[in-house]
Amino acid sequence: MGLFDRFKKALTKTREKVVSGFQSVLPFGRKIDEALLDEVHDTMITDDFGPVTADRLISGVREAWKNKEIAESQDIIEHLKKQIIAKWPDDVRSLAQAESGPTVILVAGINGSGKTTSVAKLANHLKQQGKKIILAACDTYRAAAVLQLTEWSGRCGVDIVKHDQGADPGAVAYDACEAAVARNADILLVDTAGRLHTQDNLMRELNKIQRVVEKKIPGAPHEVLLVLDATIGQNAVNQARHFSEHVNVSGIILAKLDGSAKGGIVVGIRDQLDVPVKFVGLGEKIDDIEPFDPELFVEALFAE
Ligand SMILES: Nc1nc2c(ncn2[C@@H]2O[C@H](COP(=O)(O)OP(=O)(O)O)[C@@H](O)[C@H]2O)c(=O)[nH]1
Ligand SMILES: [Mg+2]
Repeated sequence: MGLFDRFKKALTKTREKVVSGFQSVLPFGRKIDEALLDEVHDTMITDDFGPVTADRLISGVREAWKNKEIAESQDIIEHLKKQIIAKWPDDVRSLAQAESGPTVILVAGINGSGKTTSVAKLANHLKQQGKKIILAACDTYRAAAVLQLTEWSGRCGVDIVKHDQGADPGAVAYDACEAAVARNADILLVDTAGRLHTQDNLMRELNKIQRVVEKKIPGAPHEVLLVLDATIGQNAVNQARHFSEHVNVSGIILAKLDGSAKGGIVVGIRDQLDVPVKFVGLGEKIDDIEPFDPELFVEALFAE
């Protein structure tokens, strides 16, 4: 299946909502007026574009209408698509790379967002590109977390560095960095905890892991990828803001796009955060991850 079809399939729930929402307020040939713009605006809010983004998009449509570039309901979708695609001109979506030595990618996010699965998917994706990968099991909070990552590492055929449950995640990160250098790995993927006794503890632990890798490998971490669960819609934006206050988030992995009716959140994220979505999770299997492609995404979002 091509990327467009994979996006289209993953966006089925979102698309049903978006497309049917727009179809109901945009019968063919209806002349644009303020009432119609209001209805379109409300539809965008229900589709999880978010109020700020819906306001901006509708202002763009209104301007085009006043400038007589568009006149009828069917022009609105095309105009929205163009406006939305134009939001991603400068995004760097490829992963940063170390100039020499291993590239360190820290993966953060709250519990259940999809971190461990995304680490495994990324490991598999990057291994297929010929990279040598090592995983670091820095979620030592739950025994199941280490086990889960160990299973994935076996399935993908990549090395893992782990300690027992309850171990210091900084120590795991330390050992993983040494292993990555000693074994000439291209990429070290660091899985982290998403829940500790308090949110403060969680952020402190992330900072600590960050400091450890900074000391061990020059320029590390080269990426801090935040995993967000697409099914939570606008809350994902709030989560991203919160993490960004504590760590330098360099990119987003938007997981569970397939299970979500809130795919419009991709547009909200672009509009409200200065962090690019680099990958999207499209299912629970190892190859259900794709680099984000805005044009295909927007076409798939509005496809009938
Ligand atoms: N449908 C779907 N499920 C996902 C995706 N990514 C993760 N999950 C599921 O979400 C749950 C939590 O994932 P996990 O990686 O353990 O989250 P973590 O706590 O952040 O490490 C698991 O049941 C995963 O199979 C995705 O892209 N699509
Ligand atoms: Mg996990």
